[in-house]
Amino acid sequence: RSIDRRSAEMSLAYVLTAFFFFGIGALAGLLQGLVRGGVITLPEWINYYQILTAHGVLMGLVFTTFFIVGFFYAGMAKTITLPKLSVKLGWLGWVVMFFGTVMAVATISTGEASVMYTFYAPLKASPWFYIGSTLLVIGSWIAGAGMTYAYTQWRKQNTNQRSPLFTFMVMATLVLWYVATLGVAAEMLFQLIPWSFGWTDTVNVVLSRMLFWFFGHPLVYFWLMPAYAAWYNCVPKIIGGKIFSDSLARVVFILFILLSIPVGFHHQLTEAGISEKWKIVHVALTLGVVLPSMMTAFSSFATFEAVGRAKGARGVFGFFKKLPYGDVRFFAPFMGMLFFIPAGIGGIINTSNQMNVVVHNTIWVTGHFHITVGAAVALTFFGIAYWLIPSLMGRQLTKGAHRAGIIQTLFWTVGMLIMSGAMHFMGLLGVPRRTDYTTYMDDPLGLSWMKYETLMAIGGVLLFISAVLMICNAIYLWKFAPVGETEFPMAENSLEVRQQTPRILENWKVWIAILAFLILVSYGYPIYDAIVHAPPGAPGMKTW
Ligand code: HAS
Repeated sequence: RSIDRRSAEMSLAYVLTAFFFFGIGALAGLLQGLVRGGVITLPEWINYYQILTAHGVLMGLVFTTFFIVGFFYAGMAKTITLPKLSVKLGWLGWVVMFFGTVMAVATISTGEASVMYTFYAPLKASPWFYIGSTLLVIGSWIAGAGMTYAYTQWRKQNTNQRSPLFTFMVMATLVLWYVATLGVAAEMLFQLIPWSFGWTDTVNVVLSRMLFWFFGHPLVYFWLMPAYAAWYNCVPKIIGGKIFSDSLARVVFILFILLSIPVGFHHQLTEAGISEKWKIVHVALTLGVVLPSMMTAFSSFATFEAVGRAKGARGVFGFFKKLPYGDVRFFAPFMGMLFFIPAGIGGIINTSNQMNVVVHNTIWVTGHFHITVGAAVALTFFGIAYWLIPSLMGRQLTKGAHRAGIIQTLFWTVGMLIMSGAMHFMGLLGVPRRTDYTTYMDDPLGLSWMKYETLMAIGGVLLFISAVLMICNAIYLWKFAPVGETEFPMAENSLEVRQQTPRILENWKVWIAILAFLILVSYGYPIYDAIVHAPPGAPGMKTW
């Protein structure tokens, strides 16, 4: 095994659980695509919004969080080793997360929680759904505490040293996660749970949506930052290169800490109850949070170019010919990177106030998040899984597994291109998101959309095939691949290089203080306003 046995078993438990729930989420996604495309109808006892919620919760919240925690623990064990207490907290976090997920999934299955992954009030779910989701978050805090403990111990023993880049990235992501989840925790504890138990009669909808997006936008960077951690640390090692710049990579993560949270209103640009002035502040900061991704694109290109030229590449783009496309550990994340180029352009369109009016609440937005989290992030996670699982198990990533992985990646890539391409196009025609199958009473306009809905369903089928292949490959690498070694690719800088990185970048107090200031400026008054001048609360609509 590439890391110690106790840490490996715990990390593996997270990764395998992630793929278990990913499988159920993928099935819900397939059904949803086929229903919307008019290919199948659901039996009476299943509701479209039930599978929409299952798909969103399982893919967006459960698969991602389990995978991220597992990957982070493994990477920390590789770079700084984990004390016993961290491993124990890791297991405790897993139990709480698992238990919470089962509760949430159970309420979705009984139809008592068809409120989608955004929990939009005044749609009302069973309190046990909210409690289950809260436990998922609390479990991730416990797991995060385990990693934070390992980090603080390491710093005590290595005073004045910059931490390894991967560990630094884990800590930056955790700082973001702790602060961001305070928003959703407040929404759950003070609003949704008391209201769904019937202890309060109404809910302040404006406030609940604000609190959700306080969490909801940084959530997307909580998905992205682990993928970036792999792009900065693992991909360079796989292709035989080095980390382009230690300082640049750290600045990127600090920028995410500062700018991911005070931007939530870009999800609410068309909503009443928030003044235009505050929306513009959030839009301006959103354009700031594009910067770390631009820097990542720059440094990824630079790494590829350096490797290609070292292998004798000529011409401006000749280095692309020298990259190892036959290696699934590179090929899958590389496909993700390609998706992220149009995805980023789409994000900038979304946040541009006037253009948001055109795309908001259309299926364009669904297309956007399928090529961000569903492609750039998911493909990177698949690429990681191909080396992480055998490396933790002490097995080999065989040539056959590489080939199977590339086929699986191609299915995902083509399926996603078709599905999200259709979604983006339909969005521009005005097709709404979050709708069941409908031809709008056979309106000619509604009927004219159907061919694209069918195309979307075809993309969904390819994605489902890919998901099944992924799970089969994961099981093979976990249980059946030949015993042996698989490299844990981590392009760490030498201590000498790390020490040249400005010390302030690891001074968390400074960054948390600036973040608190930005949050106060961007959210302080709007939240106060939403509480003090709240319109009459909504009584709520039970979803069952
Ligand atoms: Fe977003 C809605 C704006 C990034 C996810 N987003 C969503 C929703 C989700 C989501 C889930 O402003 C829907 C929520 C819902 O249910 O309502 N988003 C942005 C912006 C960015 C952005 C400005 N989003 C993401 C990421 C996500 C994600 C990342 C998940 C992981 N998004 C919005 C807005 C909305 C929104 C509005 C609300 C819309 C509405 O009205 O409802 C930026 O962070 C994007 C910056 C990205 C770049 C790209 C850099 C490119 C790189 C690749 C390099 C490639 C290489 C390969 C090296 C600038 C790093 C080269 C090889 C070659 C051969 C060329």
